[in-house]
Amino acid sequence: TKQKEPELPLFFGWFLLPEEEERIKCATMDFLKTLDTLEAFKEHISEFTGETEKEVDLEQYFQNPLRLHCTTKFCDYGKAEGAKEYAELEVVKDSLTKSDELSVTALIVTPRVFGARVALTETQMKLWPEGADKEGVAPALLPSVEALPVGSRAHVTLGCSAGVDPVQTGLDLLEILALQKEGKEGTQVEMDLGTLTYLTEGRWFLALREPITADTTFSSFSD
Ligand code: 2AM
Repeated sequence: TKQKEPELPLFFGWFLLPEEEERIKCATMDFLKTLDTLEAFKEHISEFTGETEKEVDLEQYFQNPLRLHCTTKFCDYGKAEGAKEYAELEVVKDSLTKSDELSVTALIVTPRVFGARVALTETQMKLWPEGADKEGVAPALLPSVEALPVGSRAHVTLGCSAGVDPVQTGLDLLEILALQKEGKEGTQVEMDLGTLTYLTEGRWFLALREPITADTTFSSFSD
């Protein structure tokens, strides 16, 4: 009799260990608390609220995801292109349940998402699917995304505003990186954690002075 095919997960990724999750949440929440009190941020508040005078509490504005992670491959239980091929890669099978350390080098805040940019190591890049950076990217943005180093989309979603899907974090991150490459940086503010840059339309990028590292486990996830 033919064996049933193993089921494919919703996605694969590096999951932060629970204690690491707490540490990262605290550090990043402190940043949000500071950000919404900055004059530079208040000047652009309407891009978050739609009104000039209103204040915004960013801690309330973004909803926390259940488990902090960095997605490598979104499989959608096999419906996503290349899901089966990815799950069958030796490097994927060998990496499952293994520990790994992620390095966060920047934070992004937009009216849609709050996220952490992850700098992948060469070894981690082997788990990054070919073409993952470009998936679902608007045609107009494709040329600039193709000019970015592979793995530029790697991130941890820290929060989404109401009604926004987490897939948006990677897309907003790519847009910010493309704008930076074109030299479209606006106001810059020096903060304890690093340099904060404004990139039009409510987009903020904090380049961390010191990367924040986090211990993770590579694993698959199904709802
Ligand atoms: P995220 O990686 O930006 O957080 C389950 O939905 C997980 O898969 C989420 O973590 C989500 O975004 C990611 N995800 C959802 N749809 C995706 C897609 N089309 N491409 C890549 N990642 C996706």
